[in-house]
Amino acid sequence: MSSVEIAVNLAKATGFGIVSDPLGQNAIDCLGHYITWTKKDDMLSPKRANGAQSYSGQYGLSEFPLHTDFAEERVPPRVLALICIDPGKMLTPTLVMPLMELKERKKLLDCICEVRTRNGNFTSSVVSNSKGELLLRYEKHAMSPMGRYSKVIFDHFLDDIKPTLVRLSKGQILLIDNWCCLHGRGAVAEESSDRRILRKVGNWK
Ligand SMILES: O=C(O)CCC(=O)C(=O)O
Ligand SMILES: [Fe+2]
Repeated sequence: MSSVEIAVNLAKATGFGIVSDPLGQNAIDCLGHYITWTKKDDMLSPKRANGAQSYSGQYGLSEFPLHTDFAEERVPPRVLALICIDPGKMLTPTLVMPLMELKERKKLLDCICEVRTRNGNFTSSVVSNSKGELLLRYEKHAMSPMGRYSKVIFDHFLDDIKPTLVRLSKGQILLIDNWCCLHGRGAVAEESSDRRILRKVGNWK
């Protein structure tokens, strides 16, 4: 089994997987056998906070809180591939927290939120059902819990958790199942401002 196939199987089974022995561009091509890319790639790089709505705009070089990407979409993309182009001088951790490891996960089905989007709002629980599969959606800046019960769950389900820290080195790829695993980013050291992560987004084939 190739390193890519192992990471894909791990991501499907546990929420994330790492291609730790990539053969350059080859690994990205190989991922294309398992994933259909659905959005334009983007290059994530540390930036100073400037008040913009993005994570960098809000948090700058500080830690990014746990979230799922594209939570404001009705059906967010399933897979994220974070490809380390340049780790910077000091390795910055990416945090991952699989749904299955959250003690409070069952309550998330009843945690009803309003999701704010540019084209109006919609209602969704933090964990919902999409075509028979669980879909985790959590982005605290775009979602507001509705009612007291949901608010208590929303505000506390990440208390006392221990995310896994993944420190990607050059060429390594972190595959995240965006429907069942939260992710975030540790603080970036000043010396690591040249960190570059290529994010590819898609769905399992
Ligand atoms: O840079 C990372 O490791 C993750 C960043 C991230 O989650 C994001 O920009 O949405
Ligand atoms: Fe993210």
